[in-house]
Amino acid sequence: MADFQGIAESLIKGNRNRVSELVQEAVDEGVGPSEILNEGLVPGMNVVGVKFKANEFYVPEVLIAARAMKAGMEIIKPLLAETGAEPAATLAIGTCKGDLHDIGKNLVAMMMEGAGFEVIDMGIDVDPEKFVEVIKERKPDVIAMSALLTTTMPAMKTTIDALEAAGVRDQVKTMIGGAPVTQNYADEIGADGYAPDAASAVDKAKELVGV
Ligand code: B1M
Repeated sequence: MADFQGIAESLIKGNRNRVSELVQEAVDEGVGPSEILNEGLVPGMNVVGVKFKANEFYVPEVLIAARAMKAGMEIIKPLLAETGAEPAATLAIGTCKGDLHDIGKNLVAMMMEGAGFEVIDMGIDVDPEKFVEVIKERKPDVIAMSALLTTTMPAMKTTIDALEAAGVRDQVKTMIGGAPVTQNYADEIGADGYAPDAASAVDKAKELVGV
């Protein structure tokens, strides 16, 4: 029986070795990677968020927890990506300019890989011009943007404007996500899609490219 609670608790404590051990045990027991993610790792990270908000955790604790999350994700990443199929389509993903949060973006990237997309991970703090460049050079079918701060959400609009200005807006579908982002905001800035979480991001990307 997989110890999801142990995974979440070890993540909250920032004990990356224990997270790795428990995630590996769950994998060895045949538990699916999505279940490990959604029942263990993500709930743990959610608690970290609540504690951060309540000033019970400060940046160092959050970073240590994020490192533990990453350790767990490294084990399940190949399993999520293990479809072996030809890429359904290509998706370039990045966290918008000014924003350094990458855990959610990495989750979305992994789930996309798992669903058969070829993923170009552009990292964090991505300039609108970089999105334009990647469209010209790598010709992705979809651009996915992540923002975790209300102050960096406007960079999504700036990016879509930059695609327009560079004449490449029609060559890609754009989708956005991240905790403060909403469908209304997507409509407002002219993004083609919005997804509230990694699993629905995959469904939305598939819908946008018709696979
Ligand atoms: Co920051 N942070 N942080 N932080 N941080 C938040 C986001 C915050 C809500 C905390 C709080 O105050 N309660 C708050 C934002 C407030 C706001 O603007 N509304 C905040 C703040 C204020 C800050 C700083 C400004 C703090 C400071 O320095 N004073 C600073 C900003 C730095 C910067 O970016 N310029 C900062 C820094 C940091 C750390 C570096 C310490 C660390 C990031 C480490 C890292 O990412 N490598 C950090 C963390 C970890 C958090 C919290 C605790 C957790 C975020 C997270 O990883 N969640 C967060 C509080 C919280 O969320 N409860 C907080 C787990 C992750 C799986 O969820 O990212 O939402 P999420 O992703 C989901 C969905 O949103 C969606 O799918 C994912 C999986 O289901 N999704 C997409 C995400 N991207 C998508 C893209 C898509 C589709 C779906 O494409 C289409």
